[in-house]
Amino acid sequence: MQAEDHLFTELRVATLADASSPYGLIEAAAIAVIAGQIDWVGPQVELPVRYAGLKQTPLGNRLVTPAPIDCHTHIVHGGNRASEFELRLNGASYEEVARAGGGIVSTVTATRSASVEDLIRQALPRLDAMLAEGVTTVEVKSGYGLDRETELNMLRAARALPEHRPVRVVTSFLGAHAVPAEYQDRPDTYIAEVCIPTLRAARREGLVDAVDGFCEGIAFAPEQIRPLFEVARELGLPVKLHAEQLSNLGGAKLAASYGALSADHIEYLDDSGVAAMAEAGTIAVILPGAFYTLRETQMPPIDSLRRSNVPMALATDCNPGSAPMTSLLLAMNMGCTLFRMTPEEALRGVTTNAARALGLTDCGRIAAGLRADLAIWNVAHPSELAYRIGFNPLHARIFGGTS
Ligand code: DI6
Ligand code: FE
Repeated sequence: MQAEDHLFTELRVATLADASSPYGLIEAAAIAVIAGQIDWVGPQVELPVRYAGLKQTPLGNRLVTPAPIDCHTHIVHGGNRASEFELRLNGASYEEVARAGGGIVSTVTATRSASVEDLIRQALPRLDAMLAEGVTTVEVKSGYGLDRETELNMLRAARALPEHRPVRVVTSFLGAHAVPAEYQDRPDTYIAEVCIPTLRAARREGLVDAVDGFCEGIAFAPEQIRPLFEVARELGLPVKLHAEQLSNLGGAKLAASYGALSADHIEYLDDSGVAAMAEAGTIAVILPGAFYTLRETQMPPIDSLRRSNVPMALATDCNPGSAPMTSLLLAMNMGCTLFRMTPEEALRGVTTNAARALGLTDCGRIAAGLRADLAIWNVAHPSELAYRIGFNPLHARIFGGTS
């Protein structure tokens, strides 16, 4: 399909283009799309005459928002962990499952035995569920290979997804996700012998947009993440970190000291970590799906993040262990109900702040010059997007100007 120049009329739009009005809402609006970009947005009565000749679609007063962006996912992986879900329901804790060789490591076995084609085929239904809610940009992490070839294959699969679906994919190298069995009790050696050389190879192959890690007692200590971040810096790659998810190891502070795009999870983040993130401009990626699945009780410090003006993003964390969830709308609802985020924070969290968490400046808001990545909803007010549970009000999804 070709991107088509287009004029959308009779709509209300949550531009999220600035913070000065709620949702950046414009009533009785129009949006002109030229060459896949937003050319003009504003009240329809102010529409410049130069757009009069464009093909016109009246939207019956539907709401238009920036298309949602899922800025933290692990949708490329082999197999699933329904049996671990069952184990936990029979009493085992997440850490016990991990220490018993289950958890992440069991997905590693399934992922290592999958070809790139298998990985793509298994990721597509998850991706389709996201696209059905209007998502146009998805971040995809490696991290279930933990050996050179499988880590590269995961990234190759992620890079190939846009050949199969109209979507933009941003990749993160997560070689430091877990210590593989063959390096048990030798995490530093794993980082030096496998993780860093694989990152360099992924970089040479153009497979990696950012470098991520899991800084946690069951994964890597800050001192083990640091050499990886040093290489990321040398390669000119931005970093981000799974930090303070199960305990406070100071991961967010470490990430912020490398100017990280984001620190993710952060249930156990303290005020000094919040201050470091604020100082560095690091986005807080809130992942209520993992909180919910693990039945965590420690809440991320939403009030403190708010007070310090740390922008908050929301994402699914779609992964086979702690967040078998593909719904960004549900993540919005959970962000509000579990963490008391406002519906406006939730919408900013999956649009403008999600874009910032990926270092993207051409999407996530509705303003002239940005990509025409839009979601058109059968709702009257943006608060409805976070309000419902298990209901998808998407009317249409526009990706780079194309529906
Ligand atoms: N934190 C998580 O919640 C996921 N990864 C991570 O670093 C869990 C991934 C898994 O259990 O497979
Ligand atoms: Fe994650």
